[in-house]
Amino acid sequence: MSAPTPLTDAGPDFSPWPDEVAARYRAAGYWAGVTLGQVLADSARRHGDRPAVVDAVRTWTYRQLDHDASRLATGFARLGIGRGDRVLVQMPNVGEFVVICFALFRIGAVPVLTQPAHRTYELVRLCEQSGAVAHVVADRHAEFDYRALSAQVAESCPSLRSTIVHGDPGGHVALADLYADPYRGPGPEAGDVALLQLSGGSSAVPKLIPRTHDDYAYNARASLDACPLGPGDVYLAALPVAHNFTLCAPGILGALTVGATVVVSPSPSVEKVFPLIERHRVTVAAAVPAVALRWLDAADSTTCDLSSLRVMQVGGARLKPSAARRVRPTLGCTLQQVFGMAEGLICYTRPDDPDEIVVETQGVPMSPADEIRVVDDDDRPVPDGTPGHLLTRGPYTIRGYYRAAEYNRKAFTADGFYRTGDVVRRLPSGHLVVVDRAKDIVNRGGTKVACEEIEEILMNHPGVHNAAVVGKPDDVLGERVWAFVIPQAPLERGDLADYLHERGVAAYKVPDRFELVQEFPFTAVGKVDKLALRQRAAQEEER
Ligand code: OOB
Repeated sequence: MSAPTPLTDAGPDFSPWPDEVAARYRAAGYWAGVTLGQVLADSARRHGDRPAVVDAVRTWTYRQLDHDASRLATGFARLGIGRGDRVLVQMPNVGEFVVICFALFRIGAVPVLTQPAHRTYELVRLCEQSGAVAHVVADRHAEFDYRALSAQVAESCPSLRSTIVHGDPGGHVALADLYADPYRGPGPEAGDVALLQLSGGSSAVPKLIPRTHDDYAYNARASLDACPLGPGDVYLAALPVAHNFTLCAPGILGALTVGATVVVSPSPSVEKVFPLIERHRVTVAAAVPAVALRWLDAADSTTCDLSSLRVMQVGGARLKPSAARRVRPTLGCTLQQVFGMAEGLICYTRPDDPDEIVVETQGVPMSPADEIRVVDDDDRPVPDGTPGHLLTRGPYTIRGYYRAAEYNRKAFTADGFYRTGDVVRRLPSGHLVVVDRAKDIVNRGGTKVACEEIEEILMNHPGVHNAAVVGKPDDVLGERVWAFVIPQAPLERGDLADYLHERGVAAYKVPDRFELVQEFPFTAVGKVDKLALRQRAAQEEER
């Protein structure tokens, strides 16, 4: 057994809310003092025989889900995983993801929510940063063997003691063998860190986002005010299950809070999603704009019955008004725009908002306790209607990234506001319109790529003198990843993509195009002029 290292308000890795602020959030009932494990246990008491989670293979009722999570918690504990221990969870869209997370919540172990697309490059860094003791994977998914991946990660990461496999364990620990008697051991406090989300981040090393039981449970409840669900509702989880949008806006956790059913789709493709909507009478579905466009294009000619859909949530990247206008006539349901971030703040348009607001804005912050500032480059407030940097703090927005004291000084103001990196316009009604981005990322169809991370790897290539990564506007994905590279030796574009793949970088981060150039434009202060490069990429024809 490892010594427990609880990540509580008092922990050294976690930036707590100031005491008086925390007291205020508790007194107002935002923080209800309930852990995520208790949320599920409560729902199991109230909705025992209702279907909680349905995937391609099976259905869990609330009672079964709660029971399985408890039995798996015992198995994890017997492997020596305890309160505060971090565990990399890298699962495709299957129901077991939910069981695994709740098993870890129950013992107070902390899932680090990685994506199936991550490879050794990302996982080694996430493991080093979190000090994870175990890695939970599926045996194979999308023709990729995660057991081999985990073995490679373990070679570089001494903290990683166990690989736990859903499916054929191939020499590792089988998830199926871990289910034991219901867990009776100690659990976490509501103020403990419940999970570590991944930041879309603008830094070279990905940042981990510590979300507490209290704040995440509130995130789900406040989301339910904006997107009400009840026991009769069926929520479709078609985007990656570990993403904050799918998990908590109101998502899987919101649905499980109120006794609704979560249908987990293995992918967001029309071929998978439409039959699931018909079969399970899905009422609420969430999509990023690129996915929403595919659904809209296919809806007219489908033979599937989509009439059960009540709300289509779209977020993660900017939805063009022209696409937003198509939702009601094409799908016969209400559009809800969702502008959120894994760090916390989520804004929603509301069911009773006028059409123009739903189409043209990204909604209002969901909690009355969300504090918003829209400021200029010197942190001075700008008037409504003027674009400015969005800063925020509140009962479910972090006060600091995990183990990142130095970075936190830049990413947060002295009084605890998170610098979102988004440029917004606030309307007099309070609605926000996302107009631009100041942070150095590419938003590729809702998936975020930190430019600096890719630039740094490319610059280690012996043939590269300098590299600059920017977003190129794209009709479908919103943006694609473009790399401008100054060579210092003969170089083929294909070499660079191969180089990134060999380094174990996730495929979605490998630039869609490498452009070899002699020099970069510079700004007056001598920084690479990314704006000019973005404009140049925008003008280039795809070759
Ligand atoms: C969601 O979370 P992340 O952490 O993957 O990305 C956050 C960033 C935001 O800072 C913003 O730059 C962009 O994604 N974004 C949007 C947007 N929603 C997110 N940009 C324009 N319009 C939108 N509607 O993406 C996320 C988390 C929870 C709920 C929904 C999305």
